[in-house]
Amino acid sequence: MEESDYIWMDDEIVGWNEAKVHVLSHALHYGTAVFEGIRAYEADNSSIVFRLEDHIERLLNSAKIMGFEPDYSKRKLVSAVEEIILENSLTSCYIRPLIFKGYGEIGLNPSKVPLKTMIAAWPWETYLGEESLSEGVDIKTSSWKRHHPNIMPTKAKASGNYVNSVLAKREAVKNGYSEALMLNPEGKVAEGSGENFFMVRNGKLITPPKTSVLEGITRDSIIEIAEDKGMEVEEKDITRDQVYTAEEAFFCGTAAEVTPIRSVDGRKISKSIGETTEEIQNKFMDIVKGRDREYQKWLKEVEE
Ligand code: PPE
Repeated sequence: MEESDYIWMDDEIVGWNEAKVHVLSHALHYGTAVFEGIRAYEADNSSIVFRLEDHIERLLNSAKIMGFEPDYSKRKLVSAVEEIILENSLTSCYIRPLIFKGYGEIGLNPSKVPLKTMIAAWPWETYLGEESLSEGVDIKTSSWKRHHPNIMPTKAKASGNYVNSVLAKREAVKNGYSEALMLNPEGKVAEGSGENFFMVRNGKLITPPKTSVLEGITRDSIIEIAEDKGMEVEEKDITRDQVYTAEEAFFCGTAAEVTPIRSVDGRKISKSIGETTEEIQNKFMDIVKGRDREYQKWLKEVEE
């Protein structure tokens, strides 16, 4: 990864290499942490953070689901994100806030373990490979299912949940694919290891309901953008064989942005990027980069 200079740790700015924790930190042993992924884009003389408040709100909701009592307010965390971008003189970057159970006691009840908060930011280019945004990716249905909401809190961006994503991702990559398509416990399409899923079938945009997927902020943005463009959007169950006969498919997420899916389980979906996917990708990139101000409400400009 491309390092930057500083990391925000509990209201202090520390050097990148000094941002350390104890090996007996609770989160390291039990996955007791919640995080966010946020992107900022370079615009004229400034950096634009996309849906910053919504990401911080989801972070605090993830903490609430985990039973954590965060030390910082939404307002404080929003300004800490701005601070760490400026401290590092970054414009285009990926921002990773993490609230975690630190060092105190080992054992499953973390109630006496101190809660720690950190925010890092660094440059992060395309998520699924250099040409993925224009050429699309080949993906495979995973043998690992997504969590049932009564097994893991799928609405929390909780670190422990991601063991499941890591297993799926490694399986996909080992078999020569860029990403995994994960089904929910009922066998319906859920999401990628770190992205939400959309397809175009019979001219309509379709995405799985939120039951066992993360309530993606990019997913939400795309639904709004598509509906404003007059497209029909449906949130409904999808079976894997319906994906095989889709006209187009794509993944979306903060890291993945809008990544076209070229094939699923060896079945070709579209040549590279499909027409509708391209229209949505272009609009999304124009918005996040501040070239299109129609959705100004989602943009937070960070300037000295
Ligand atoms: N589903 C999952 C499981 C997920 O991790 C993400 C984000 C999404 C959907 C899309 O959510 P949103 O970013 O709000 O549109 N995954 C983050 C972490 C990626 C990583 O590898 O780390 C991200 O995109 O930042």
